[in-house]
Amino acid sequence: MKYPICALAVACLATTANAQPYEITSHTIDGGGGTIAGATYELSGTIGQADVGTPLAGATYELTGGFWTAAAPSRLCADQNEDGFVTPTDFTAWIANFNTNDLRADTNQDGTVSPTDFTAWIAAFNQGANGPVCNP
Ligand SMILES: [Ca+2]
Ligand SMILES: [Ca+2]
Repeated sequence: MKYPICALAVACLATTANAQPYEITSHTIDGGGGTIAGATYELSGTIGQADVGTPLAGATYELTGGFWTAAAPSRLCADQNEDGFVTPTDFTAWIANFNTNDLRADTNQDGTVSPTDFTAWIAAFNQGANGPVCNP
C-alpha cells in the first residue's frame, strides 16, 4: 500500500519541475567582484575565474565557464576616428567613413549610411562626451 503513494509524489514533482521557466544568463561565484556605475560609465569585474573551459552543451542548454566574453564595442557616435575623443578631426573621419559606406558613419543608427547621418553627426558632435553611443 505504501508504494503507490511514493509513485504519485514523484509524478507530482516531475510535473512541477517541467512547468517552471528558468534562465541563468550570467552567474559567477569566483573570487569577488561587482558592478559600479556612474552617469556615463559602468564597470563590471570579477577576480579569479578559475572555471575556464570549453562550453558544455546539451540538446537544449549550453554552459560556458570562464572569462567573460567581450561585450559589443561601443563608442560615442561623434567619435568617428575612434580615438576616444570628440574633436574636429572626427568630421574628416566621418566624411571618409561616409564615402566608404562604413557603418561608423551611420550616426542615426538606422542601419544604413545616408546623408541624414550628417545631421545626426552634427548633433552628436555638439553634445561632445555627453552625446549618443553607437555600435559599431
Ligand atoms: Ca575622435
Ligand atoms: Ca543612418
